[in-house]
Amino acid sequence: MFFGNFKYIIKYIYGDIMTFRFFIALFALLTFVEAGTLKGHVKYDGKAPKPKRLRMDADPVCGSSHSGPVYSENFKMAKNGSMAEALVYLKNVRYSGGVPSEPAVLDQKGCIYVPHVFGMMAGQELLIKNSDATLHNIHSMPKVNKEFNFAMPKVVKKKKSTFAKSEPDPFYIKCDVHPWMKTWVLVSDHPYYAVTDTDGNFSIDNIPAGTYEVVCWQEKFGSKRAITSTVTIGDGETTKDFVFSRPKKK
Ligand SMILES: [Cu+2]
Repeated sequence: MFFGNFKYIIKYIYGDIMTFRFFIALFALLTFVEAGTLKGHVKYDGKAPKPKRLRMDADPVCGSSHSGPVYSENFKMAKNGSMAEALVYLKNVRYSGGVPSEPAVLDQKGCIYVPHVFGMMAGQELLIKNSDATLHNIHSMPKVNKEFNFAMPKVVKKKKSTFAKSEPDPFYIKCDVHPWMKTWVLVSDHPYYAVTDTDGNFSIDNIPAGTYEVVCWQEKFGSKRAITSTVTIGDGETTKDFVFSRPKKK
């Protein structure tokens, strides 16, 4: 009788340990495995428009800072169709990981904004530099946030700003002194965005597993003709390519 009870108790404890182990394993799986990378390529299926030459002569400082002609940066396509400076970003992501401690940096150099397209997080610091020996007036055109609009005389080399809220679409920042100066920014409430390199490639890391809406935006096509798709991220790499095509004539 006693022996029978003892066996039962041992069996009971053993079963309990196994259940405990099972939950530990399940918890580990849910916590650590589920993040992946989204990679891809952006191209244009057609002939590139003729690049427009920028006329900077109105400000001798701008003109003299370039040795050759300067062209508009709104359509950067390689011979094989690969598109640089397209923004790829996820939509409707819940993120609570905080804001990067490093600022996003925007320079005014040779009367051109560097970078021409970039992403940053809402609340992240934006460091605006003036590398030119001339006056710029930097003016943001957001939809949700308040505009900023201030002069940066040649002696002012740095200014700090930020956008408090995320924006639904990329918007531009312009110079009121030099009408050709424009840069495009995505202000995001999560870090899952990227800008394509000169080969048209992008990579977004550490995305929590799940199904998301993904947007590919390019300046010339604008928000109305941005490409929207769905992507499912799991452990490892997921590939998503985007092809812009020539708009059909009506
Ligand atoms: Cu300017």
